[in-house]
Amino acid sequence: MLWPMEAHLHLMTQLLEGNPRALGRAISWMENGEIGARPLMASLWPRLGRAVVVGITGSPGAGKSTLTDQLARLLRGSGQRVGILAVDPTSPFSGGAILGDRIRMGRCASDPGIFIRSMATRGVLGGLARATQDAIDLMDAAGYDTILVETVGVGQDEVDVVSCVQTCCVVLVPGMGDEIQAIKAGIMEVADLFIINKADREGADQVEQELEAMKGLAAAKDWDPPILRTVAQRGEGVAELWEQIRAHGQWLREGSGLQRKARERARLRFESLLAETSLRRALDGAGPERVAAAIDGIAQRHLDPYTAVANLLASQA
Ligand SMILES: Nc1nc2c(ncn2[C@@H]2O[C@H](COP(=O)(O)OP(=O)(O)OP(=O)(O)O)[C@@H](O)[C@H]2O)c(=O)[nH]1
Ligand SMILES: [Mg+2]
Repeated sequence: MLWPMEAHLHLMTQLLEGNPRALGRAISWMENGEIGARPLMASLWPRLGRAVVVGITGSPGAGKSTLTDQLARLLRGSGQRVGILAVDPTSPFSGGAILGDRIRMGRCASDPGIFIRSMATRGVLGGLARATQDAIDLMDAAGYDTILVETVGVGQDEVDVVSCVQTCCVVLVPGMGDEIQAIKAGIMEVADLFIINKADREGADQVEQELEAMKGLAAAKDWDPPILRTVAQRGEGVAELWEQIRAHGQWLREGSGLQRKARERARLRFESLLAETSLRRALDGAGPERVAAAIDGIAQRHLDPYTAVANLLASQA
């Protein structure tokens, strides 16, 4: 057995060589809070930030996996190595799970230039957003040129996830009436690109009108998110989609957008990790009995929650 120090250096070497098994192991390390996880990330940190990270988000069944698969194939055609993260496949809507995603991305699953990982557990230490961000960083370290992150855009977790990406694509489909309202409002705000998928169906014009109306209401931004149509099943519009993603990346690089996004990401990362660590430290410091007593006191109304927290922190100061 290797000592933790050697183990993390060993894993780092394999990871930087682009070894997919090492990448899988490193992601699990971060998810499980293994002893080597922190030194691993610390060693990698200065080298990160090379990959282009694209979010594909939208309602269940909108065609996100099909689009992701098509984009991945397009990028493979130009020699890129592609990482795919499917976030929240355990959603009760999708019934997806890892196997389902692998089947849907069937053509991609056996390609060694493509790495697919499903973030299947909501219970991972520190939450889904952190686990996703860690996985993106590790794929970046392993030399994947573009990382496609598929999320179902319905919860706060997903809003946190998409704020980690360089270009956020929101996928809509025709014929769902209040489709636009069904998506978490925060996601509409962070959209860099709108995709009307299943454009082979009736009602694409209506979705486009709704989107235009919504964009008209939103505060003017320096980037006007384009609206694209795709038929993912047949690969139609996918090359244009990649062109727009590239154009957005170019726009970010020319202005201050890239630095702004990087700083925002750094802030989110720092603050959420601080919150998580402080919480754990405070709970551990107080011990389970005091924590249980505080919770009971609040529930039974002997104690208000503000005083309970102040007391607990004061006792540890
Ligand atoms: N008609 C039509 N069907 C499509 C198109 N793109 C995808 N589909 C179909 O829509 C269904 C859902 O596609 P997925 O790619 O699994 O959708 P998803 O958004 O990843 O779904 P979840 O991950 O379960 O939320 C599949 O049966 C696809 O074949 C399209 O452009 N036109
Ligand atoms: Mg999917």
